[in-house]
Amino acid sequence: MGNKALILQNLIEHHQKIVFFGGAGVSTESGIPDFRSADGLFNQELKTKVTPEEIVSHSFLKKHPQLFFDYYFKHLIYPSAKPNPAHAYLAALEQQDKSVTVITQNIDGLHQVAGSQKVLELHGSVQHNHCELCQKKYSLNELMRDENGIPRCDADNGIVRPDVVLYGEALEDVVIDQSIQAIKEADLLIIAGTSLSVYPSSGLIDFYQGEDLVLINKSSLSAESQATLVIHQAVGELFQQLN
Ligand code: CNA
Repeated sequence: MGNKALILQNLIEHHQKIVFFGGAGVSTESGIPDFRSADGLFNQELKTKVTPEEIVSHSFLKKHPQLFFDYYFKHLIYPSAKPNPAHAYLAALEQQDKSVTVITQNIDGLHQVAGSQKVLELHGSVQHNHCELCQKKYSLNELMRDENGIPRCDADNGIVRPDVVLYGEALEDVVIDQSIQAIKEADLLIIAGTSLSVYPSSGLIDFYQGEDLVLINKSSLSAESQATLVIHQAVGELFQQLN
């Protein structure tokens, strides 16, 4: 085990209330691209002049539902993706005699697939969908039946949209409140695989007043000056080394 992995393991053993705050980088090793890495979705050429950031917005869904869902099914849905060692480690840690909360900006649901139970999904989940008119709920499998068109409700033909927070939409108050509470109470905060550039989620870490802050990212971030430990490594590869 590398020196920094050993320090991380000691910190995890030493602390009781642990919050893991993650982003898209936690799932890249499961084969799901992030947004802002060099090979991320925001850096991929599209045939249209619209940017991916514009496409995954509430106003674009309203104006161009077909183009929205073309992009959504092609680039944001990965039904065969499996949890990687980072997801698996966190799920196993929850089984120990500790309080572990996962706060994620991810929408892929992989923490739950790995077995984590205390997961706060700041930006919602592709696993859950609802009709815009009657609110009837649909699973991802049901949504995928309309993979080549606009998903429609079988009751009233309304558009069925994912329960994900699009650009231009507000986060759910209850998830924000629970996240702030967990971060305030934590004595170890591990931030991994996020560029910390999407507000208000990234601002939540300002509520942290605990002892140790660990930052894990493949690239450098400005928040590093506040961290006890900075690890520039792929998070799945790193967590695989921990016991
Ligand atoms: P981002 O802005 O794309 O940043 C990802 C960060 O992770 C970058 O700083 C990378 O350097 C870093 N990174 C990439 N791979 C790894 C790795 N294996 N180990 C460590 N670091 C890595 O993504 P954020 O999460 O910061 O931005 C929030 C957006 C991204 C949310 O709205 C998400 O819904 C959205 N998103 C989610 C998914 C998903 O659910 N898997 C995928 C793509 C985008």
